[in-house]
Amino acid sequence: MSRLVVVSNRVAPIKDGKAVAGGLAVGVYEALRDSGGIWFGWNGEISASPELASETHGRITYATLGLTRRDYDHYYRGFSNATLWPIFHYRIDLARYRRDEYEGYRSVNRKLAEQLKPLLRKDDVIWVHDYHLIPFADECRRLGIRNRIGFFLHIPFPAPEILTAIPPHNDLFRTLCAYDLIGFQTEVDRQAFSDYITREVRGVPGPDGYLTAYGHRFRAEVYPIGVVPDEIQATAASYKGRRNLIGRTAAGEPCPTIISVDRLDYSKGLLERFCAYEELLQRYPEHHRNVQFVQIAPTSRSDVKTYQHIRQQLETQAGHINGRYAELDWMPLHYLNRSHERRVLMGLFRGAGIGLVTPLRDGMNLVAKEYVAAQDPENPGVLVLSRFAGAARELNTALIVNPYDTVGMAEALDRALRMPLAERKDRYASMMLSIRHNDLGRWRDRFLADLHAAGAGRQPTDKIAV
Ligand code: ADQ
Repeated sequence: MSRLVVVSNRVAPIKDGKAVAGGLAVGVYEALRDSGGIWFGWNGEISASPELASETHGRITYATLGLTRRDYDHYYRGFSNATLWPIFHYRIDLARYRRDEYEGYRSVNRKLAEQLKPLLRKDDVIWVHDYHLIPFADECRRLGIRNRIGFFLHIPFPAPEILTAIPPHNDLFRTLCAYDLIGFQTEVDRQAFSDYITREVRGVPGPDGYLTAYGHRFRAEVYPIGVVPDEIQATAASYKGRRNLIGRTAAGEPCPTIISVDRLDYSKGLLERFCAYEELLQRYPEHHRNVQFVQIAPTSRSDVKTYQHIRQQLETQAGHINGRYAELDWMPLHYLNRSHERRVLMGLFRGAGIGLVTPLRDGMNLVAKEYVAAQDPENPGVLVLSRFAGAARELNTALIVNPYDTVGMAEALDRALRMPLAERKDRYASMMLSIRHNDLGRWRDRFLADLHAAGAGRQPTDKIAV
């Protein structure tokens, strides 16, 4: 059987049970843990002279290297997170473009391909993840690497009109066409990609998801990332710590909890969510003392400027809500700015009557699926979910909200707080069906089966036309 080589921007050797914040890390780790293989990428450190190092835990060998300060600034902070991330999340207003950062991005992709090359065996299958590494396969091909190479985009793929705001979009997406298989979270993303390729570069769509562009034939398909529901359910059920972080209602009952867990990122709609919670308290005073909102949001990319700004705004808004509504014995909002172990999160999900997941844009959003999977089937909570999360395509019996509609979200929260058990059970059962159907194993197995098939026709003389 072919060996699996996973390439992603950030690789942190993970020992079982250690916290992993970030959907890509969770998804890739759980996928590799079963099959075994190599996980290659940046070790998260800045180094004057980066050198490749490797360590093995269980069945996974982690091959990692550092980045120079300049590469970090240009490739990671710059083009990846100050240009691509905002634009792919429809925030052109937050994006900036600098040509030297794009050159740095291209050059890091080249250097990573050069470092990976000596580790490869002839029949390895290479699975590359996310927007930091769009040009990676193109660089591999230039080095003569003929292995099958697939790419999965974890974040949304926006409409072509948005994408063309990236000045070197033609060059960037030409390199994307060097992959044998390109995977997206939803059909909307795949369609937007196909529109871009047919409209902007006059690529030709063929049957079965194949496209031809720049003289190369490749496949684009949809693979919604999933979770491992039985494991989550078992972890959540066996968690013995505090489920109800704090409160008791005036009647002495455990206080119903609304829970949100996100990386601290402007795409996650945290500020809009805080405003909706305030609207709930203002419109429905009967919930005072009878609800608590727990927002867990560890900082991420804290040295990118827009992230510092969002953090300040959230702190101000959290202080405002508690200042306005808190009582000596009731704290309406708990805002925790740090990471938590997975088992603790799953236990908290199970104890929370409402999961509030309201990104402004999200490729999928694993928290939505984790929250549902963690519920007690006999007394499940309610998921309130943004229509702009990829997960809303599958979890369509959640209470679907528009995160720009503050009053609409407050109404949905009120409805969730009052929802009868029978309705909660019906909605939960339907969501669990789709979570089980599209679980993490299926995501990995479908992608890898298609990658084997998609690259099967590649000839050693195939060239990518430029
Ligand atoms: P993210 O933007 O990181 O992922 P998400 O899918 O919600 O978003 O995944 C977050 C993961 O990190 C979840 O597994 C969650 O449990 C964990 N996590 C979050 N906060 C945590 C905390 N405080 N402590 C510990 N763990 C925490 C990107 C895309 C998403 C896409 C995923 C997977 O932006 O759209 O769903 O990749 O493809």
